[in-house]
Amino acid sequence: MTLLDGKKTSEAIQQEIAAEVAEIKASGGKVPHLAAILVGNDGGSVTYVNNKVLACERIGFGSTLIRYEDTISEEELLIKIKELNLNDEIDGFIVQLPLPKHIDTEKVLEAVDPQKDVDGFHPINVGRMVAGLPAYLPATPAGILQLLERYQIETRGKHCVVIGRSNIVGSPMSILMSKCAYPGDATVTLCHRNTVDLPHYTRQADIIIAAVGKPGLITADMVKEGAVVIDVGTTRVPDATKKSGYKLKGDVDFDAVAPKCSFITPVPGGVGPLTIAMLMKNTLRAAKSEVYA
Ligand code: BQF
Repeated sequence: MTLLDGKKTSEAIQQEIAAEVAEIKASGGKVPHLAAILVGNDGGSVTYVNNKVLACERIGFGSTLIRYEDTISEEELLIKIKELNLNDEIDGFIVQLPLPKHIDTEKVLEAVDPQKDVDGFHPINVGRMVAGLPAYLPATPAGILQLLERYQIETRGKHCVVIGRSNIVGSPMSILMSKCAYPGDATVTLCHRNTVDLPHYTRQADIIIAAVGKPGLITADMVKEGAVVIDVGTTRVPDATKKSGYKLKGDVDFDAVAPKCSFITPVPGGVGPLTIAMLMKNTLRAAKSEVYA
């Protein structure tokens, strides 16, 4: 069993980006700048945005954090987005999800200039991804592809079972794994809450990608000997032994499943850190106008 070390891989990618930023600075080019909008005080969201701002600082990007109370109107949020779209200093920006219920998330994501949409959530970028055109890929699926690639995991002709159909992870992951590319070229099954007999599918899987948010969902009896298991779950559960008072739990019963795997991601330290690295990568591409050349 090989542990897919997301922390180490993320640090390697961020070091590559930092080296490129240093070159850009030396030659007097535009230093990449990421802005993030955070609405409200949800503990998870605050942590995630902080992770992103800290990553910017470490690799030499400029960063701007814009915070609002969760009472902000949709209209006010849309005005800020239009302002960021027009601000030439900002190469890319994100709106941290989830948003409060009174705000229409689809409308907000559609307001972001696709050229600055470094989360890859705008329908234009989603459509370009599906069509195989240059696009900003959502950071978590892009991070999973990086892990598969850097550990040279065979994907062609394999049966990849994706669990969860979110716009952010499961849906794009299923599309990317089905593409004629490496990593990709797999036979893909997308399972979700209405799948009848989930274990029937996971037991056939050479590669399992679990993106549900239910700790313990994937048990040892659901996994074939030698499978590759990618755990995207990051559920906060109370833990009195931790300073923060909580710990992160994946969707996979790691202790029971790991012995059966050829490769497996831990939580924390698996896919999560790659999500941050790939957001930085997208921001670098935005600053270099690589996607919409
Ligand atoms: C780690 C996210 C659900 C909903 C909205 C490192 C992150 C997480 C874990 C992180 C996530 C999850 C992010 C670890 C960003 C991943 O060490 O295991 C980093 O910051 N993430 C997000 O921005 O929004 C979410 C999960």
